[in-house]
Amino acid sequence: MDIITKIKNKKRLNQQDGEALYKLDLFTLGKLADKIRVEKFGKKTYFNINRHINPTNICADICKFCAYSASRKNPNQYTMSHEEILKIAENSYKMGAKEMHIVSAHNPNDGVEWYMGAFRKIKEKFPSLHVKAMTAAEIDFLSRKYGHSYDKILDMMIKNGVDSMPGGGAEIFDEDIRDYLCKGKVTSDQWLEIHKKWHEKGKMSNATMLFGHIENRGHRVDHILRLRDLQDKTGGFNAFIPLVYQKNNNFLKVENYPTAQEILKTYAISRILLDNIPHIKAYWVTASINLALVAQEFGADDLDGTIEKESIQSSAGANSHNGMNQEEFIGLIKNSGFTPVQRDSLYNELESY
Ligand code: V47
Repeated sequence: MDIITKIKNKKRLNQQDGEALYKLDLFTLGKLADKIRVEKFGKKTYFNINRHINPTNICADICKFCAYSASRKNPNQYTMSHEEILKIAENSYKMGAKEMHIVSAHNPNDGVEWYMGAFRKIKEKFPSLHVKAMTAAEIDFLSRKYGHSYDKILDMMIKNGVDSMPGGGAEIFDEDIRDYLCKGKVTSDQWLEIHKKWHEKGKMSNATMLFGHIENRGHRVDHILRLRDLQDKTGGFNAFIPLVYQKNNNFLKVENYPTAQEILKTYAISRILLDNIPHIKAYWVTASINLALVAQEFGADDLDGTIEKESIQSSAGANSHNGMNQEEFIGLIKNSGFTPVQRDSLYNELESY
């Protein structure tokens, strides 16, 4: 059976099929992905009102793609106090934020309580705010540093008010590429194990993939299929987020930056391969807002949110430091022919515009 017939008959695709999809022309691929997107969500495009907080950039690990952690290239170290973090949460809450997305570097100086205390204090003061915090990479770091099991840290997160886990730290699962990019950090199997454990505790998370650097198309397909396998077992992933690599101010020398076509193909293939993860997020921060709007026609049904402040990708060149104005965001989605739907962090619909 040829690959297009397989998709039309809703047959599961394998590694070879996934790689073959990249050889289709962009518009054929886009139509196939759009059909699935429209079947699931019609013309709705989801977004949320969220605030990214990156409480520290001091990091015990060295990832070659990272421009955010304090290093030779970025000597400006910082660590926020709980009071500073609370102040940010308070201001954002007053401005209508529903979610705090909290991701830190792997700071060896502050201890588990610094992380947990921040979540607890936010939750105590603003119980309705959804706390999305702690990548699997942070959890693995704390586990190694302080000798706690993954289960213990995950239980502490739940006890201290973490509602869901973001998808960061997945990078690319292929072990050789991963070793080159970020040796010593959470391994692919560990990343998947942590999310599995979190899902088994009844909690949801997201999954990312950092692409457009030294990996090839086969590595991307492999990454996506490893996520699909775990999702078959747990059903705990809400969204898959392909993150487009940003090239400034880091230690990874990449010659071939991905074209818009390659990025759109990657969204479309994610939608086609991931028959069990509901949402494909075109994170406008790394795709650029213009391409994220186009990605709505290539399988993506979610554009993340207004963000307010963003430090990780903007350090590497993304135009996201000050987030996105809500009215503008809604207007852009509408003008591109889609229906903006404000959602909460678990994809309950709050308001349609
Ligand atoms: O894991 C680091 C990535 C991630 C670069 O779960 C880079 O809803 C591009 O995971 N170019 C953190 N990306 C951000 C993240 C995320 C973002 C939005 C939504 C969600 C979610 C999660 O940022 C890291 C890493 O893969 N990153 N450096 C770079 N130069």
